[in-house]
Amino acid sequence: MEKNPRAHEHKLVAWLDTVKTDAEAIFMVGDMFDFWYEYQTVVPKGYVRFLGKMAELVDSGIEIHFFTGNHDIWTFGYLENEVGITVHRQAQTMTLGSKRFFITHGDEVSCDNNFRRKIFHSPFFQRLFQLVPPRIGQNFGFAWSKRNREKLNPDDTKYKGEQNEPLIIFAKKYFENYPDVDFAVFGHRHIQLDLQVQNQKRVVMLGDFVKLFSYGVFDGENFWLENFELNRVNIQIHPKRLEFRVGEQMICELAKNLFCLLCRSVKFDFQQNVLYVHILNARN
Ligand SMILES: [Mn+2]
Repeated sequence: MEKNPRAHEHKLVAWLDTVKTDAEAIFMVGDMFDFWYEYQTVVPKGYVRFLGKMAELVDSGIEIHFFTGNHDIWTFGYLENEVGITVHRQAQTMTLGSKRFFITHGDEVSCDNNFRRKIFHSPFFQRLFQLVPPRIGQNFGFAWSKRNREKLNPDDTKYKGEQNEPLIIFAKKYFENYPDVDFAVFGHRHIQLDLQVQNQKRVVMLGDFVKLFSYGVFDGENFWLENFELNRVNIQIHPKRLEFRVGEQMICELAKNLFCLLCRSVKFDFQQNVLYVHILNARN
């Protein structure tokens, strides 16, 4: 992980600069922000280069699809209206090129606290939180996010095998119910995995942009994972620009999961998914 959050943000922006030349669309599969809660007329401090770069790409005609994760649920129009990206709050199945994709962050499948998840997603509680002054609300959010990270056992981020990974169990069940889907793509798990299961279908975990700097590329026919190295591209950042003056916690976990689509002839066909029914199936 980049120790300096500003350097981390620059690396993400540098990646966006390298893919903007041939990306038709970019999918960000959740938890792009460590904690994002947007008030009616006030948005969180920080992230300005990242938000600006997304706006630049959108203005140039690249579609950016942003799936909410479990850390950045609370966006209420700013990202759509100001930055111009498309926000997905639920899993999507879509046809891209010649393939059919199921894409979701994945916390809804492997969540260990459904009660908390219900509260976090409840419009009533989301509105109630608007009454909490930002100074308290933001500090609460960052502290929650930090505690989550600290609670994480190093073994939790290790691959537990095909039989024990909830997302793989879920995906296999999903493929049975939706045989036309070719790829199930997830974030959340921080593992870089491309696993072929039954009938040539593949479960892909995108890894992250914190330690692995991994992302997926789809050219309309083939899908593969890559890792981004800053020194591979000739982008120089002046040391002065790496000085960081905002609260360090604000962007230290910026950009966890990315899925970049690099194809110029892809037709989009979005459909809302009946995900929750099948989560129950997967658990049984
Ligand atoms: Mn997550």
